Amino acid sequence: MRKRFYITTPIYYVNAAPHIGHAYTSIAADVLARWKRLDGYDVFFLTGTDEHGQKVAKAARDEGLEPQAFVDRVSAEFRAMAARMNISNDDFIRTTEPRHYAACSELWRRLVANGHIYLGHYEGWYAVRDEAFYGEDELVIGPDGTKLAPSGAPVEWVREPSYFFRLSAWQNKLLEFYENNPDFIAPPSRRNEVLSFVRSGLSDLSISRTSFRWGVPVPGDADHVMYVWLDALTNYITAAGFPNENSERWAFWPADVHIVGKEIVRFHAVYWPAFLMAAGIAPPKRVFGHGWWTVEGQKMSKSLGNVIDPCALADTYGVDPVRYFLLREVPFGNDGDFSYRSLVNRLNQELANDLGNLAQRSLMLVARECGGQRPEASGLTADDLSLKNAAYALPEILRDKLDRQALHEALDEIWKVIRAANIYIDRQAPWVLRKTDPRRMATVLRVLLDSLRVIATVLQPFMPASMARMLDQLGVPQDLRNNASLAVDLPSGVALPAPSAVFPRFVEKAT
Ligand code: ME8
Repeated sequence: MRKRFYITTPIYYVNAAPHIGHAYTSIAADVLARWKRLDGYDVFFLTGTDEHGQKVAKAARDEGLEPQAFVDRVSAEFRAMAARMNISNDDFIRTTEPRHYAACSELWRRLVANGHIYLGHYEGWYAVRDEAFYGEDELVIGPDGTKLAPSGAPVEWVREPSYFFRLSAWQNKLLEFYENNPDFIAPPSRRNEVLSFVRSGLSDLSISRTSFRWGVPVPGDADHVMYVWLDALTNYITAAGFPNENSERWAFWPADVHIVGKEIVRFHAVYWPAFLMAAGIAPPKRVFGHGWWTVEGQKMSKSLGNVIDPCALADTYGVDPVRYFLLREVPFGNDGDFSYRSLVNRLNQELANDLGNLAQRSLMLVARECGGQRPEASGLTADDLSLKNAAYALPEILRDKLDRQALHEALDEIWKVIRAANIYIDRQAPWVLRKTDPRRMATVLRVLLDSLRVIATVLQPFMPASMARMLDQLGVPQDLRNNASLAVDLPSGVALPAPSAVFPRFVEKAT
């Protein structure tokens, strides 16, 4: 049986259109999902939209729309963004779907049955923008003297009947869980934040609201809707078939990794495992909290008008260069700053020059000097072997990097080989050998083609469409475009298609 791998993105709030931050998380998760498929795993990759709660209800009201009509529209925009960015999700969950109501209701009933929920009264601060409750001691004072959430979101005083989850009872069990699963929270800085938050003591969590209706009704008490985070987190098991634990999908649970932004690590690494353990369900294996993008040094915001639409970006620069740039520019886990100049530099230098040109030069020589057929190598030199071996070592190296979600390190390793190949082609100078030693020229070109085949194979998760084109030009059959098939040598003497540039240079249009 093939090994399984379950990976998720957060489900995005449908209060506004998708931006580059959402695309970033989805692209990162997509690369990891595609990598696992390439490596022979049976993958379940989930994304979707978070459609309940006050924030979304307010956004609908602001547009004068019924919540359902509004969320249908914005959810479709997120689905379109995923398609445009070439996200290979296997499912797209919406929290307004009947299957999700069923899962939330069952989870709630199990928590009640196990004695983890009680009815009480909530009185305290709430930030609609974060959909989060805050203690007085967590608040900060804003520039105009008002109290704000630590995120800078405005807070309001809430007073209403509420069901509570006995989170306080989970403090020690959570600490034990983190201790026994040292890789549960990554990167380590986020793990430390969570540990100190939990060590400082946990209060019971309000998990229902009565002051608005836009949510999943609490079973047996129609006055309450579930707290949007309990509802939202449950999406990960809904899509895995819960509560039908006999469904094929359920074999994927527990999830291997939830990819999230750093600001929602607490929900995923504290509340979520506590809910699950309390309901007798296994917690996920890992939560990775990546950093935040700013744009040309500033926080992205509607009011600043600097929100970047990933689809527009893809229209100008191409989907693959955008995917590459986002994962190459910033170590995964760190904050980063988006700049057009850096995007264009990387596209022109690393994609068009380093990789595109290497492929183009090699394939043009094959087209011109080898009758357009894959050449045959004869007698490999130490230089040939050193390049080939470096290329063939990539899958093993990347496996380790990508199991730790070190996407930038994976790209770095691939580019080391690309740079080595550029040095190799210049040193071997096959365009000179064509006169002096055609057999040697054939060998050099074959070494380059074989190395490019490995490079294009392992780069497929990052830049699927461009690498498919490169593998077409290299004449690699569809069924051999995976890691295991790299062991299969390709026959020489086979005609290759006419080469064409995979990454054209980006030239700024004169205005
Ligand atoms: O929090 N930089 O949804 P959300 C990097 N519905 N990533 C960013 C980003 C930025 N500037 N802005 C957003 C929610 N993101 C909840 C999640 S999950 C059960 C419920 C990404 O629409 C990042 O992944 O506010 C962040 O965690 C997510 O979008 C927040 O999306």
